[in-house]
Amino acid sequence: MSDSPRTALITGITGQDGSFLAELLLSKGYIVHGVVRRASTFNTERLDAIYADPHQRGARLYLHYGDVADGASLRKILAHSKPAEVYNLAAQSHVRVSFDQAEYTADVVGTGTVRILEAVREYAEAGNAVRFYQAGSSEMFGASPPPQGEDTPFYPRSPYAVGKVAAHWFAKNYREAYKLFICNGILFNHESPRRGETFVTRKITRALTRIKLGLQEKLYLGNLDSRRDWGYAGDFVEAMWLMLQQAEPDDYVVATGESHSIREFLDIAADRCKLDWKQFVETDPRYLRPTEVDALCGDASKARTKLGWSPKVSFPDLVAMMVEHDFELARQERTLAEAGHVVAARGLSHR
Ligand code: NAP
Ligand code: G4F
Repeated sequence: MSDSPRTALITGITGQDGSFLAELLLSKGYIVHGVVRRASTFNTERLDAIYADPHQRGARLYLHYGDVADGASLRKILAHSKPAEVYNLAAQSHVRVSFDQAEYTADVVGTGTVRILEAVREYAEAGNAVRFYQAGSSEMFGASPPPQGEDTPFYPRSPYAVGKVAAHWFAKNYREAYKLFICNGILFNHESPRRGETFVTRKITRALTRIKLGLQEKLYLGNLDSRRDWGYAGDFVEAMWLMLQQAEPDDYVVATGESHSIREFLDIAADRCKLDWKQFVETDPRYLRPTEVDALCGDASKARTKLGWSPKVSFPDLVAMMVEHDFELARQERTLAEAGHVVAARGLSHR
């Protein structure tokens, strides 16, 4: 292998996982290119800590405008960046929203994957060695009871999950049809202080810390009885990278093997805030889903044995990390409020 640094391309680099993966790859000496959607507001906040102006000597992170809804932009970025590894993380990733925007979600999650696979196929046929990671989801198992492993049948319960099942099979088909090195990671829920604020874990840690500091009165949630296998995003992106370093492409479940209800998450988070959550939490039916995924708990034996991967951060430590981070944000908000500034909790009513 040559000594020149390896190059990777990440779609969805501005998201939770994209930012952790970019950090991991940079720490391993990679040159990292990322696809960023044009937005009227800044959407690169999660990359602030690692972004350096590309004019600076030694800069190894490059961002390009593109969209998985636009195949031409993907082909151009591939030709320009010449990656050896492509990680397809771009998605409309919110399950509840996918019921409101089914067509759009199917386009970005399902057809978007075909667009990048087609671009990668052409890029490979032009003589470039390339490996591809597809971000699959435990949501694809949906109504299939736990424990869920690689052989568990898919039973998707939302437009998002149906789109991910399509993407999974597109990726598998391209692997078999064109002999491409393509891996599907089937990742169970993974969280962090960078988790989007409309996912239940972050919504809870943001709200409880704000309530504790007198910045908010209530927290409106949906179904508290569903169970999720929650891990730490920083641990999970390592599994993505490991998949692309194997001799053969394959599909892997990535999970902690532990499952907890939303109530249990609330118990631990509220305990750290010294609050009784039952006094503040109310149900709002708008957060319920027409079809729910009741219980997810993954069997990641294959990832453990073949990739040598295992999660490092425990569930209580994950909750604690998120609570501590959000306490700091709430303290900043309170300081501003006490100094007479208007503190607008971004889009709270929309969550
Ligand atoms: P996320 O925070 O919602 O990030 C999604 C990323 O996709 C963002 O960078 C977003 O850009 C980008 N994106 C959305 N639509 C796009 C489009 N049309 N073209 C290009 N980029 C687009 O999600 P995440 O938690 O990091 O998850 C990463 C991937 O893993 C997603 O595919 C998700 O479905 C999947 N997954 C996540 C989990 C989990 O628990 N986190 C579990 C299993 C699978 P903006 O920043 O501009 O919105
Ligand atoms: O945090 P959630 O929105 O995550 P969900 O639906 O499990 O999806 C996440 O994980 C998937 C992997 O399994 C990813 F593929 C997907 O992209 C995303 O990252 O909801 C978790 C649970 C659900 O049962 C939901 O009904 O929490 C329940 N919940 C209860 N109240 C709520 C709320 N979820 C949200 N977002 N907001 C609530 O107020």
